[in-house]
Amino acid sequence: MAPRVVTKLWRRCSNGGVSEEERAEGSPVGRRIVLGMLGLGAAGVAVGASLQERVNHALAPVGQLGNVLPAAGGFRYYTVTGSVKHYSGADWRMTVDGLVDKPRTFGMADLARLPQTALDKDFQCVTGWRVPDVRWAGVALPDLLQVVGVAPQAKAVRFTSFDGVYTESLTLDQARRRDVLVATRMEGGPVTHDHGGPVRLYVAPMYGYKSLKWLGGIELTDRVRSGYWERRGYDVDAWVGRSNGRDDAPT
Ligand SMILES: Nc1nc2c(c(=O)[nH]1)N[C@H]1C(S)=C(S)[C@@H](COP(=O)(O)O)O[C@H]1N2
Ligand SMILES: [Mo]
Repeated sequence: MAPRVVTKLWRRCSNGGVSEEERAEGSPVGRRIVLGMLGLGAAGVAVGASLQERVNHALAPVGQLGNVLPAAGGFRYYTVTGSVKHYSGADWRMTVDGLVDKPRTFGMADLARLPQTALDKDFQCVTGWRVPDVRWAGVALPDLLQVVGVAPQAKAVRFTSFDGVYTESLTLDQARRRDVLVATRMEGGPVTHDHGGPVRLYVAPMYGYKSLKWLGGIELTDRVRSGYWERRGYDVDAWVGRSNGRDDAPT
């Protein structure tokens, strides 16, 4: 690997890619960068892509290039795994547990019985593509948290995907925003499988990688755990226009 690659990865990762949390955990920055480089893999090298493209998830890790496909309406279809199980709305279940008063499992019908929230918001990937004015609907995360009751020790919320690999998390304050949805609908229809259905997370104020697809579990935790792309150099606090080295960019 050429030295300039190391330098640039260092710059990117030291720009907040490692959270204070993780520094506190004693995970050395250098080690994380090496792990990140391994995670990004040799695919970019093989196709001669620029460093930027390799750091960006426009090119996914080795073996996954075929999974980054242009999709309808300006979205791109992203997955970090090969194939993901299809769930019908009727079969889908999500567990909500960890530091909660009443751990429980939710199905689609349970979500439908909770207050519904709709938002018209842009969807913006950190790699640069953006879909304006997408209609999202579902249960606002604070409304769901209220049902299970957040224990006083809880500080963060961790999300897992039934793809078995992807994870994300939010601080409890972020998770209590009304523009964070457990989304069951998109553009007036169900969330399609490719877009992470039957149920995905939608975190309106943050870059797309926070919006975990194929939601299978929510866990209340005592601290933020870095998600899939965050262990590979992206900011944990992924505010659009104010993170990932875009601090000067207009939103
Ligand atoms: N499970 C899972 N969720 C995911 C991803 C992924 O690869 N796997 N990619 C993220 C990224 S980087 C983006 S930009 C959006 C893309 O959403 P889309 O595939 O519906 O366009 O999903 C996010 N959620
Ligand atoms: Mo993304």
